[in-house]
Amino acid sequence: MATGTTNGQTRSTQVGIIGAGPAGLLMSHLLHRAGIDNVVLEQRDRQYTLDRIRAGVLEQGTVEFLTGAGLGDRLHSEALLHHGIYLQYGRERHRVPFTDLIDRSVWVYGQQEVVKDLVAALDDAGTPALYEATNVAVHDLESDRPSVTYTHDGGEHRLECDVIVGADGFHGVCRPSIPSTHLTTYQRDYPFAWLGILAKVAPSTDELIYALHEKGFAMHSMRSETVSRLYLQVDPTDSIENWSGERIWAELDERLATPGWTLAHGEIFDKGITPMRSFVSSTMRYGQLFLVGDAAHIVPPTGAKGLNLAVWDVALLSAALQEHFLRQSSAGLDAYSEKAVQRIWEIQHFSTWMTRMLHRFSSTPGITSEADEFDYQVQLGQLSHLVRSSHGMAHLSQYYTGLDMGLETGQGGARG
Ligand code: FAS
Ligand code: PHB
Repeated sequence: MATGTTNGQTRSTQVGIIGAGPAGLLMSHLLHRAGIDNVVLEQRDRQYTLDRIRAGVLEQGTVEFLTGAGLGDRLHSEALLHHGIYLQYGRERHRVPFTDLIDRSVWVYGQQEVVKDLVAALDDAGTPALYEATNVAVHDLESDRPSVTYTHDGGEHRLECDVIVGADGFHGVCRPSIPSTHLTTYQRDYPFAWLGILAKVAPSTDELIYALHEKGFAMHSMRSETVSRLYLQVDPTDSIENWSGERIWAELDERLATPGWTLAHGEIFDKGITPMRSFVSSTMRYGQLFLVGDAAHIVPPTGAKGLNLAVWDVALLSAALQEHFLRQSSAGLDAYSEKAVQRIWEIQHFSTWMTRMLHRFSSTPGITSEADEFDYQVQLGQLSHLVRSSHGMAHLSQYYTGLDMGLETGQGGARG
């Protein structure tokens, strides 16, 4: 447990971190490695945070950064290294060979595994997060001694800190605690959602397949050589009860069909529907509160960027906090929000571009108008040009494998 003072209900530390998702846990790990005291407050119980199924693709820069932070052992022995993806339309499948094109790769390694590695690292250091800390509220953000109040074990507590890191996700309390006069947000909700499944069956592909079909998007991803992860574009008002295993496999068969290939079916052990939205908070700092990850931005998962962007935010902010606490310079903290927001809009561009290229948009849910059909033909035109253009595929590859992290060496990770 952090070495902060404990007297009765009030504790103190240097950095209070709200949320034990990948962003909060990684921040805690990096700060502890740098000798900076911190406490992570998480509202859910430990097992809940370990069982949550989310992202699955890690950029090259993310893997290099995690490896530099001492989190690479299991990743390098269990993750699947991929050198390309497939784009499919009109029943034709085309490979985007990003390693051949730009000599970069991605790793398929579930977010759950990243969280498991982080929880283990904090356990080993004797600094686990504080779980089931509820009613979290932040205070005095404009002062140089903000605090967090919370309930734990039936008691009311206060954590005094120098800095608060809001890593509490999209529905957390930190972003909403920024006065609306200081907060500008941008949002776009997409007229569709993703139905995602996990199935106990060996993947029927060696690399991820992103498919545009006249009935909508479909994707074949994976978690290991024995577990497949697949997605379907569905109506956002649809409910998972309407989707039996048979119906899901039948729809995947149809949308992923290509001559000479068969999709292997297996037992579906997890299924859910996730809404699709883009969100950016142009303010990632308010006083001594700094936002990271989904607390500040949401990207549609089509570009596989959510987790990678959270890791990048944490890499940038942890470097700035080390500069602040260890070298008494606030230059990095003062530049954090602007630098992070610039990168977020670049990643929003890629995620939106992939989403628009690979999903069916219909102006009236379930009905495709003449304009929708026109748009669909334009998407097919876009894809046919992309897969015949080495420059176009190199551009996609640069984005997909991850933009340069642009971070100095030694900040808890190799240069990415
Ligand atoms: P997280 O949301 O992971 O973690 C925030 C933590 O804060 C949670 O543990 C929460 O319990 C805690 N918290 C919230 N409010 C609190 C409070 N008041 N007090 C204390 N704790 C609080 N990305 C991809 O690239 N590919 C995908 O396929 C993909 N699928 C996704 C599916 C879903 C359903 C979701 C929601 C996201 C998905 N993402 C995907 C994006 C995902 O990977 C996120 O980017 C990533 O989880 C962000 O990590 P954090 O910022 O740590 O936020
Ligand atoms: C996943 O494996 O869950 C996954 C992969 C790529 C995406 C989104 C999700 O773009």
